Amino acid sequence: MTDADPVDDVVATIARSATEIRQGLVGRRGKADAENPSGETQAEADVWADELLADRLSSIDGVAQYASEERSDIVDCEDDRITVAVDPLDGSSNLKSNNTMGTVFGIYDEPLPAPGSALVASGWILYGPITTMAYARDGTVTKYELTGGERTVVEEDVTLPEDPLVYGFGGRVPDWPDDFREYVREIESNPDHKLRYGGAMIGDVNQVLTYGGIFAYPALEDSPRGKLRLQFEGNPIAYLIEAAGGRSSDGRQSILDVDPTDVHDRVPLHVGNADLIDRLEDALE
Ligand code: P6P
Repeated sequence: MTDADPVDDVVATIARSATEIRQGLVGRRGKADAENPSGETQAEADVWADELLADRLSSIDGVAQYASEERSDIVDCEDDRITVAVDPLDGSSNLKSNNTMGTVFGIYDEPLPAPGSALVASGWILYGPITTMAYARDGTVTKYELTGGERTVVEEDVTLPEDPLVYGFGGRVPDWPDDFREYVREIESNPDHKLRYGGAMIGDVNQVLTYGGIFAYPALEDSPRGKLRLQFEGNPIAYLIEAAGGRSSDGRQSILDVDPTDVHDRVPLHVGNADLIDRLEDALE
């Protein structure tokens, strides 16, 4: 075991791998003949990105577990200090249409399944016109541009803008519970708000971080736990948005306070400006 900080090593490895992941998407836009633990058909790129990250992250000193949205079982590693949870390619269905996608990561100081309160850092890579990373640690958020395996700080102490601008809500309107649909009507009635929904949560959440607003994939009538995964998506995103001065909620409480039962638990996810989330929780009472 070395004295190096395993959290820094994990984040540096993910940032360095982003350029390679982006380039590796070319030629891997088809479907794999497999499903992930959530029952979704995997893209070739899902499987490839997961194997690349598993190989690189599980061998880092200090990493006890590697867990991924794309694999049922957790990889037990040599060490015992931190657990890395990743969504290797968020929004891989956008690959065929060449729209934004992301890589999401959460670093926990205890084995999974773990509450978001056990996170020590989290972040996401966004494969947009530019490859960028948003990273939260010790209560602050930093934005980087990534190219050629290098990362450049472009903004420090990132916070959500005071005035919310964008909103984006997943699921079909007829499948939303009535109280959520009513809340959305109120958001939409504000002429200052703009709809932004791109089918890859990281693209949408990064807009909320940049412009202020709200993103949600709510509970649906036929799936009360929504769609998104707590360990790999909900917790890491909630941790970063709360570090940027926003709020998160499963409809009742901060996502970070949700007690998990299984590594692949889903969670209704709502993140964004604090007053919009406060109003959401009032509306869902
Ligand atoms: P829908 C991508 O598959 C994902 O997990 C999130 O990135 C995204 O926000 C959501 O699902 C999109 O779901 O039902 O709109 O296709």
